[in-house]
Amino acid sequence: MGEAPAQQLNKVIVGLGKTGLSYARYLHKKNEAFTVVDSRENPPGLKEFSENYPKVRVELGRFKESTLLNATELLVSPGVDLREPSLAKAIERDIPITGDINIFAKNIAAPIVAITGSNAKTTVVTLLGEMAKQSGVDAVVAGNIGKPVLDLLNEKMRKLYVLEVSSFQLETTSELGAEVACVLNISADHMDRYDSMLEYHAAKHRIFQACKQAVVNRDEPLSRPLLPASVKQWSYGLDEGDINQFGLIENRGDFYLAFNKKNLMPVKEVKLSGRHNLSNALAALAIGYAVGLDMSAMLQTLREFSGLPHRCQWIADIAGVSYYNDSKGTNVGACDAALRGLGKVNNVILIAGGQGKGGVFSDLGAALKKHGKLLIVFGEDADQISLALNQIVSTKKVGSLQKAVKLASDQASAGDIVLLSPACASFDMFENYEKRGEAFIDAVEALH
Ligand code: UMA
Repeated sequence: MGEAPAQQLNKVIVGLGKTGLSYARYLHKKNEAFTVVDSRENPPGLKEFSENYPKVRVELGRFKESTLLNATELLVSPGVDLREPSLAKAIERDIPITGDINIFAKNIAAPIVAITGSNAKTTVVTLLGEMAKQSGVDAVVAGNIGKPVLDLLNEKMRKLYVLEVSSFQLETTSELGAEVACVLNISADHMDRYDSMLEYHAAKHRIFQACKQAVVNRDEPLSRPLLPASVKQWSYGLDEGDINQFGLIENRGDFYLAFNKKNLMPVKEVKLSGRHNLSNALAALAIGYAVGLDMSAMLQTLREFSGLPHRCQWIADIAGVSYYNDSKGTNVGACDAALRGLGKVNNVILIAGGQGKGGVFSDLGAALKKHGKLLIVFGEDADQISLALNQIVSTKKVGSLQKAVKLASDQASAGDIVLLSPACASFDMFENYEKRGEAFIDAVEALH
């Protein structure tokens, strides 16, 4: 059970992280034999795996072509690049390949809400989970947000599955069949993994395969799918919208969330801050409405939900200066949204830097010109960011996040915002973006 002699043909799990472990639990429960490969010498799931499946074959380090080519099926983890040569060869030879979202969708009859996007997907997915709870619907939130979906198959069945799905996961998903699918936005990210924006876009749009309803962001043309008329489409945007559309209505200087051109609730009652979060709130309303969640319960959620840690999270006001932690802003699009969402006229001191993942930093130019007062860069790609933007906004380079916070507080005056929104991954200096956010919070607290 769950074991296989070295040469026997069987399924192969590729990757031994969170997803790899969930594949193992899934196959083990089905009494299926499998082998595991991971190109890392010491993958994070190894200890747990060896304890639970001591007799299962695990191959570490450079993938062996023969193992992949002899597999009856490859269950691939999202972090593994399908262009990796031996994997690409296996795909070319028609070895079946699948991913966790794909397997999950085939095993679940209850409706699935599937949400992807370059940014804000965790916020919208979490909001929807809260809205479902407030509506009295037994729902669960899982996927890229951190809980591997296959583990849900071992839990009680729910009435609704709200999944955050990454482009990586979608690459191995062939027919999701979501009740509602949505691409919130698309901006360049993971350009180290895709050869072009077109490829990244194509991966994201796989979310619409066989969907029953689609939700479209009117402000993001790249979110719009080409779908047959039988698929019901809803939309949201920061304009007024039309019949069957969610939007914002202005009345005598006050803004309202709106549906069908009618006011739903004053914007000032929405607890999340920033204009970009109004878009996220409208996305959640549109998706929730499509799956039949109760409107007044959803609006109540918007009054109560204050956001997630590390996403435009307010930390402190010190001497009239507000400090925000947006460590989750790991790409240019997220940073741009934070600048536009929080900034007024040239009042933002932006702290950015880390590993750029091939991001185009000059794309921050317009937002920085409007909202930026000072740009402080640090980390591996500090020079690259500076080079792209120092003609637009005064730019200074420092050696650490702590120094960046200190410099920002020295340069800020009352009414300014100090924003950590790195536009980069954190791995050059931190274990992950959470640890980077915590370091920022510590540095801000040290200013008191
Ligand atoms: N890796 C190797 N060799 C291998 C396998 C993995 O070097 O053989 C590397 C990958 O390149 C990657 C890391 O190991 O850098 C982790 O990859 P993984 O596939 O083992 O990751 P898991 O632990 O299974 O976590 C994955 C998602 N990670 C990625 O897609 C990189 C998690 O999303 C997700 O929460 C989890 O499955 C459960 O579904 C994280 C993420 O960073 C939060 N996602 C990206 C994002 O949001 O931008 C897509």
